[in-house]
Amino acid sequence: MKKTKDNIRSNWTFNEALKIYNQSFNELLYKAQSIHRNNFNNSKVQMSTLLSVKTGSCPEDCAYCPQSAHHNTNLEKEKLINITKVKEAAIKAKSSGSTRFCLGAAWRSPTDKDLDIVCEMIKEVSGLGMETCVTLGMLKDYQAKKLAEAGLDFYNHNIDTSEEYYSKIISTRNFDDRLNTLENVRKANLKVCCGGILGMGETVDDRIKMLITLANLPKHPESVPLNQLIKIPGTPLEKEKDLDPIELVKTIALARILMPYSYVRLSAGRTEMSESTQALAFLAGANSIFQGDILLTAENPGKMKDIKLFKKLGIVSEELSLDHNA
Ligand code: SAM
Ligand code: DTB
Ligand code: SF4
Repeated sequence: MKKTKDNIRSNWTFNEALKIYNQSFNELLYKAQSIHRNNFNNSKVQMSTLLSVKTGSCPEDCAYCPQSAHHNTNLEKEKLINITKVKEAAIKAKSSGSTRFCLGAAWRSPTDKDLDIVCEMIKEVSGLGMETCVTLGMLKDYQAKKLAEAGLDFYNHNIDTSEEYYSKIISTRNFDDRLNTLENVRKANLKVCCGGILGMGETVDDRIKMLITLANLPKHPESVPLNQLIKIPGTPLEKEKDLDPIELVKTIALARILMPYSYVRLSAGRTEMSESTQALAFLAGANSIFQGDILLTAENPGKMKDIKLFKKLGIVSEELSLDHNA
């Protein structure tokens, strides 16, 4: 059972977070795990499934993304798919143990016409008894409200990195554009899924600053996806240096400490992670994953590998519950 949320802070300083991060690895993990087990069942991991409903040809130039029209990644592009396909995929996801179904679209921002279609998709998925999440790019306030009226639970919109490093990764929008959409999402009473990517050439300071931005939002995001960069051939980051797994685990531990009640999602990049790294990530407080062979367009470990890993670790997938926080 969760305790009262009396230790939520939104006034973290960089130096405080740096000090936490720089403790010995064992001390950092002990703190993170202590917080984790106070607030969650530490043997349960929430599972979500992604579906790309509109793939590629995105006008934005995000340096990591296979779907940007600015990069040549040999991706098979697809217009907005029909609702039957969405329903079929959601039924399959539910039978595989996912409690949340997430729709992603490669848009800078949705048109009102497209938004109406996505609203129908949301109603369909909700009707199956699953939580819904969509990630559609930037939203105006009335668009966020429309999604809420359709019954949407979560909106995913990542800040991706620190404010300082942002312009090195994306030039077609800025950090404030992201914060503005997050504000519109909150105003519509939607739950927020917001995190970033590790391993894009940013420094440890950038990672800490990104987490500080998230932890100091007026309300913590209920879900914090931490993606390890998937190096996609044809993107400007294809030859980026590998992320040190210990740095990944330490960043997860810091996220758990700064945002004690948020679900921390070990998101993209698990195909490149050993079982030991993933085990350490769960020990550090990660408690949700994406399951299935593909994320939106890139590879994910697949069902059998995850079943094997969960069995080894004695982890079970979290069922949907009414006191569910995120
Ligand atoms: N177009 C929408 C947007 O950018 O908000 C939604 C889709 S976008 C693919 C969702 C998120 O996927 C990005 O914010 C980024 O964090 C993550 N992502 C994209 N490509 C990735 C990659 N190669 N490695 C890791 N994460 C990635
Ligand atoms: C998030 O932070 N990670 C997910 C979800 N939110 C939408 C997406 C990862 C995408 C990885 C690249 C791809 O599959 O195209
Ligand atoms: Fe477009 Fe989103 Fe990819 Fe950026 S991350 S190029 S906005 S699909």
